[in-house]
Amino acid sequence: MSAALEQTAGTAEAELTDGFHLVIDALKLNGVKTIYNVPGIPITDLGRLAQAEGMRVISFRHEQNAGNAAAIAGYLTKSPGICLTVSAPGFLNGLVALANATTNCFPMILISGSSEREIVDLQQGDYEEMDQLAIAKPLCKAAFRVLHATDIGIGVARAIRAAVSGRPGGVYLDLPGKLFGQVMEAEAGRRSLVKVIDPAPAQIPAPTAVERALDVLRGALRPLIILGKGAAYAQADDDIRALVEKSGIPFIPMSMAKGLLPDTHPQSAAAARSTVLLESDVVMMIGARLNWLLSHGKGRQWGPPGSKKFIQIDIEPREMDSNVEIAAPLVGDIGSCVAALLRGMGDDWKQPPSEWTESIRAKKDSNIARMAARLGKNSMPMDYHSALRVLRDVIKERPDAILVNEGANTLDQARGVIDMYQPRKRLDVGTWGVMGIGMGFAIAAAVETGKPVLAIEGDSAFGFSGMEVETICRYNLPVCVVVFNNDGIYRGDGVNLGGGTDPATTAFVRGARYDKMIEGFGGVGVNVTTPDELKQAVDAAMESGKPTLINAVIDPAAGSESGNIGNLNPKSALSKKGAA
Ligand SMILES: Cc1ncc(C[n+]2csc(CCOP(=O)(O)OP(=O)(O)O)c2C)c(N)n1
Ligand SMILES: [Mg+2]
Repeated sequence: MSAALEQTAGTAEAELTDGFHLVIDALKLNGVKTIYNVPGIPITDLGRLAQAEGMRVISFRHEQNAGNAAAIAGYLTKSPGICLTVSAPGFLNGLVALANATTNCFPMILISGSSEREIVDLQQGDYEEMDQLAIAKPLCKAAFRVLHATDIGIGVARAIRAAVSGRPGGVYLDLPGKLFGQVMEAEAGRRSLVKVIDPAPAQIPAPTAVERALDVLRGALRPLIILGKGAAYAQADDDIRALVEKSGIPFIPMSMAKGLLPDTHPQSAAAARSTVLLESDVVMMIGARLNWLLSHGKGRQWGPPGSKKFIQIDIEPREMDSNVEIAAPLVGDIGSCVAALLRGMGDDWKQPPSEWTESIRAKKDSNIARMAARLGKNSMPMDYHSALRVLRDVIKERPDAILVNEGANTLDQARGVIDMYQPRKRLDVGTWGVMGIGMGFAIAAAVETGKPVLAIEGDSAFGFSGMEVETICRYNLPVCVVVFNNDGIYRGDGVNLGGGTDPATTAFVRGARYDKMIEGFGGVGVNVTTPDELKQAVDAAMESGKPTLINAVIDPAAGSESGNIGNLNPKSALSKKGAA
């Protein structure tokens, strides 16, 4: 080829773009820097090209973990996390994370490649054939499909807006394989892209609703504030703290709201939770929902019906009255609602009666003393408390580290023992109590924040995403995983009720060595049996930032069935009678 011809060919090519590049350009234009990915037909090249174009592409071993990573990236950053998967099975693997993100109000976009529309719709048996859009729809906030390269810009814009505006959630974006190869003029392509302006617009509460809420609050004798993860998501940290402190009202944080105000704050009533739920007369919920985690706002925990008034701050109007009457609904984004309340409170806000705050303090002190006694014990083998005592100290010494936590006893005990000091540092199983978020959350937390991550995992919980320790090693992420190894689910000492040689349904291999797994990938593995060994190993990991997995041997008899929620297990009337 002559030099002139070569140049013409080069120019012609430079003036064209294709579906691959338009997707990447649309994401980049909207500030997306990272894709959580599992490669394969038809999206392998999309991942490669995204990396070539300067995006960070983190490739996982299973789409559910990539999806969980995208979801928590969305929670941490308030911009949608992106998960990229192949068609049918890869898409389905990502769906659990998409549904979980929607339930938890985390903004994420699951982008899946899909097969030939013409063949899929006639059900003629294409490679990985599946009508993915139809399947995704009921499991997410919104679902879109793009058929033409000219619509990629609009498709990506719609997905971003749907994910982060109003109540955030999961969005599905279906990209058929054929789309990526479609070519169009580069300039027209550039013009077809959409930069989403103000993707999550402020939603200002009505002044009358603000006044109503303040009136209810003024009339309270025993007020309580409940902070939910919506409040943590809002990143209105200073105003929320100012509201709580100006009001003088005791607060309890839901699990992922821990640290929004430090757990050691004098107004924290977490150590007197059952007392304040029962005895309060006005409860203001900020980004918390009255779902099962709060016993639906009624029943024994809450006292007689009608004994309380609820004020609820939420961006979703339909959340109001979902379980009980809300006396003062305050609908808007949390930042705007809290700012409006602060303004309306003025400078002479009356503090709650001291009988109320003093009675909480007394209850708190006695509960904390009781807990201190349990934490002080050095049992051998370790029980949950002796192991958690040292992990509590680790977080106290490194309050900017991110804590990931899943399991049953491992979750419930860690939540109670480990104080958090900063917002959005505790990431856990959320609304569903789902197992399997561990490594996905840990990886995204490290990638998005650059902070050290401590993942405290039940041995069962860890198994759901454990293969991603290879991913942690491959990207050399500062993640320290501590597996609470009690040989099983809830306990390791279950027996086979049939008397055969199979182990109990809840038991795992006795004395398993999870630390060996990470060594196979070049990470640091440590087996520990005492609190001192555990502290040393975690300190070394947090100090070095090296991928580390610590197998912490826990007494197989230390846990209880389902941790703190054993009461949710169905009981047969028959077995209650002692099965005669
Ligand atoms: C996806 C999913 N599958 C199953 C469960 C049921 N489940 C709840 S906790 C748990 C594991 C508890 O065992 P472990 O993680 O070892 O914690 P431990 O109580 O032993 O400390 C399981 C399987 C769930 N919550 N989510
Ligand atoms: Mg276990």
